[in-house]
Amino acid sequence: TSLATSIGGRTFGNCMMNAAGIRCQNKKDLDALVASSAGAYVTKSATPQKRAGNPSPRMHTLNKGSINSMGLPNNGLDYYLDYVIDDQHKRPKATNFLSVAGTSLADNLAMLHQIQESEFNGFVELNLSCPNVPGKPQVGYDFDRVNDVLDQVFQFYTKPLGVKLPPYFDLVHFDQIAAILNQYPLTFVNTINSIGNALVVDPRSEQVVIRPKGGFGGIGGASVKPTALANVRGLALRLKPAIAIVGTGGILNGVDVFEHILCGASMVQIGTQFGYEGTKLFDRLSQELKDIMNQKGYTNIEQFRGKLKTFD
Ligand code: RRO
Repeated sequence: TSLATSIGGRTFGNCMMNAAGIRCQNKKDLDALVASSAGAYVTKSATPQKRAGNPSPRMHTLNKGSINSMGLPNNGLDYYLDYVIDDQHKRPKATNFLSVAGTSLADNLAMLHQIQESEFNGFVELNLSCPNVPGKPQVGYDFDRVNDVLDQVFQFYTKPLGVKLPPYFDLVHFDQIAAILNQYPLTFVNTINSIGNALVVDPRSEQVVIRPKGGFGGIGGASVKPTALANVRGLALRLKPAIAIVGTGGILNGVDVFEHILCGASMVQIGTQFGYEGTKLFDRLSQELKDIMNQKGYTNIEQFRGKLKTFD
């Protein structure tokens, strides 16, 4: 039974990896991912310069997931670019993901110019959906801005690139975002980022649970799975075949991975649960997915990927 997948002509021995932001901010975290059974890793979303992020508490564990308002704490693009290029020399056959999340168009273009001119040959994941930087709206909810960013990026950027999107909640929005994305030579689309600007209340203390933005933050974990599956499926039905789907959101076990793949995901990313479990998560999920595939008689993921059945 193979859990291998391929995206943009690159193959991955396992279709599971971490989601950006979770246990991938420093070299020690990334070394642990390299040593794990994950098929790839993605680095914490980078800005041009190192950032401390928002004041704590900025993440809180929930019964069915997590809320965070980290505010893009990261070590700056050079740190992650050095790491992935060094890794590329050590493991020339591996493809990994470098996440970038400029807080302005100018920052995104500057970072992509630097990456274009570097030796980096992996995938860039352009994060258009960070919900937690005060005063900076999620680009993914402004369709004209998405179009403008991609138009300017593809004037010069020629390496494989994907975008990380926020969740959409209306079928018209799926139509609109897909029509824009289909105009560009994207390698993948990653859906979903956390469900932004939710509010968790502690009735005992009569207080919010995180400090930034008056308690507003992004939700991840079990409660976002139906929204994630809708976005994976909604985009899989609308994007051109050359754009692969990376499915993220609400994965806790092998069944959740199976459902994401049924909806059309070629790769899945795990955030909240990876935060709770660490790299052994990938061993557990791999075994659980293999068990389901064996029960059903599948030997590789292409046999069921995107083949979700509907009533009509
Ligand atoms: O750092 C964060 O606050 C953060 C980011 Br950049 C993101 O894309 N998604 C998220 O839930 N948190």
